[in-house]
Amino acid sequence: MNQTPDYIQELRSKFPILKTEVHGKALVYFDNAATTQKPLEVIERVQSYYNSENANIHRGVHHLSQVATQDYEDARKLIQNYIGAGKESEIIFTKGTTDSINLVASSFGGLLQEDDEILISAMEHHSNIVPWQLIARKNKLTLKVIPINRNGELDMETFETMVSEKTKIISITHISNTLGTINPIKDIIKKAHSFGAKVLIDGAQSIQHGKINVSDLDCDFFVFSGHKIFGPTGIGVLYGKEELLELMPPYQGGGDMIKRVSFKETTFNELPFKFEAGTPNIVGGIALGTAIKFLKSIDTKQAFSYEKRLLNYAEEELKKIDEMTLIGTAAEKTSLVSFNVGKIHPFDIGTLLDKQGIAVRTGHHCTQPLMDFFNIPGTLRASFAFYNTIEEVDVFINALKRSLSILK
Ligand code: 7TS
Repeated sequence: MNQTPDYIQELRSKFPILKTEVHGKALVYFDNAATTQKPLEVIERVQSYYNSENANIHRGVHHLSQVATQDYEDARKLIQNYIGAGKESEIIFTKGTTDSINLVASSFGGLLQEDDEILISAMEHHSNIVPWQLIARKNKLTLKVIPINRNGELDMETFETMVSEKTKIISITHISNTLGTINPIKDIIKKAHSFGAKVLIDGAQSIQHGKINVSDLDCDFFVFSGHKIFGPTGIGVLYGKEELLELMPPYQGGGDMIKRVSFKETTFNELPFKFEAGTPNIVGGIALGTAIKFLKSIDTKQAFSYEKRLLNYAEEELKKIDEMTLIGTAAEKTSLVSFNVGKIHPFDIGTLLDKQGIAVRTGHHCTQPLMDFFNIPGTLRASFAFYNTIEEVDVFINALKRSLSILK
């Protein structure tokens, strides 16, 4: 029963780094919420781009520039199709989730006026807090925080009372990177829209764990990072509804985002280029397209449901350990576990696990307000992807027990 299925072993074999040894031990990579590993085809695509295609895009009359432009724009189409967006022009390439949120906070947030309200939640990553604080301070807006309960679930009753005609945007994470909580974003979007408020979904943690359809969700913005969905770092996506993106002013000025520049007046390019100033991460965009192709080529339904098995097994085993406190016990959870053991600092456990080849993350996970809420300095977090095995969970649990016996 507790064995990794063959189709997972087959998937796993496509990720070269998983064969690596760390400190003389087989790598157990349980830091997938920080970044995911890359399948061979993504790695090879980066190399083939630089070997035979490298050129700047959207400007060259020459062959290579045209090929690179075509491949970059094909990647945009792949992403549009993968997340169910209506139009290619609604897919803006950015540096990542952080960059996408800053774009919306600055450009959409810049349109808001004194006393308009922005709602975020108590479980947000710093990148979905600080950009809103910056624009709130600049434009005298009110930033409100939806509370959570001790299980790490949103307090939906309080949320209902917080939304009003004053609410202009709700910016909320789909899945918490620290707790694993899956938020009821469809309900939030419906409620927001009944008051005319817009909704930004931070999909940094959901894009790698399930199928997203922005049209079905009816969200106004959806953001994610390429590196969390088996693609490269330094590339990400902002999906926005066309009518909103049309209304919003450019975020940055420079090449590619203009139609015509003179010292008297500058006119801006059409979507999506209005928001893509300067030479972009071309190879990043193309290789993100390859990562999407990879996902389309595998049975994601099976892979994502297997992740739940990993979660359940890990939680079951962790609960058997003395003085174990799981942080994040929501009814709806994705495949990550955050925990503390007694008063032992998570960093100390993490360091001993590393010596045994196990990569986990320790600390506040860029969610300091959440640490304040639970009154803890940090947690130890193991986050799984579908290429992780049941046997790796066993290795992790045994290594954890060994580490605790040293530290206690
Ligand atoms: N939002 C959430 C929910 C995240 O988990 C992260 C990154 C971000 C935003 C920012 O993404 P970036 O790609 O722009 O940096 N989360 C993590 C993590 O949990 N460990 O390292 C990065």
